[in-house]
Amino acid sequence: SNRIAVVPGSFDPPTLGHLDVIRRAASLYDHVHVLVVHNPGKEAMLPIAQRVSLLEQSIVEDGMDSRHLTIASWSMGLLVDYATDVGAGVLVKGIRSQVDVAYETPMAIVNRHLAGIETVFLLPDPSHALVSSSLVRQVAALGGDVSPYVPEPVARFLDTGARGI
Ligand code: COD
Repeated sequence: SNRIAVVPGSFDPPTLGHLDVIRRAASLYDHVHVLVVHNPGKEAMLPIAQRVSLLEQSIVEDGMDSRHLTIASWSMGLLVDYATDVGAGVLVKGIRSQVDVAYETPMAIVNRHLAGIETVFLLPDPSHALVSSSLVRQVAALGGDVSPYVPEPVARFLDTGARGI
């Protein structure tokens, strides 16, 4: 079915850019699975379960209709296996730059070959186009204010963590 979509990511941590993609995917599809996936190419800051929890809190706080959203994590194999299991025909990804295009294009082609799953790319709102989890991780590690880049529950969590409370 093309009425069900998966929005996959590392979400380490979730940012306002992620929320923008999730909100717009939710307006295009009947049901959206937001899937936290371990990216072996990146050193993790937060455990997977923490990222799931922060996504749940952020989506509630944002006022999105959570009846049409599932937040889950996946570490059992190919991303497209999860998509096939839940009846999703589409992966939705955000494209910020040519770098994202170069990174995502081969994955999109492989995922279509492997399972017939299409990838739909959304262009970010310009106000979020420069936000990335890696930027947030750096600012947080150095004790800076991440609140302009992340949902309120993530800012609270990182701020509390940084002060060691
Ligand atoms: N504005 C718009 N979009 C954004 C923004 C922003 N500011 N920030 C991030 N995004 C988008 C990203 O482009 C991406 O589409 C998504 O949000 C998630 O971003 P990240 O950084 O949290 O996640 P990534 O890029 O580390 O992706 C991790 C995945 C595991 C999803 C990815 O590596 C993947 O698809 N892997 C495939 C695993 C697999 O099955 N491999 C075998 C076949 S290829």
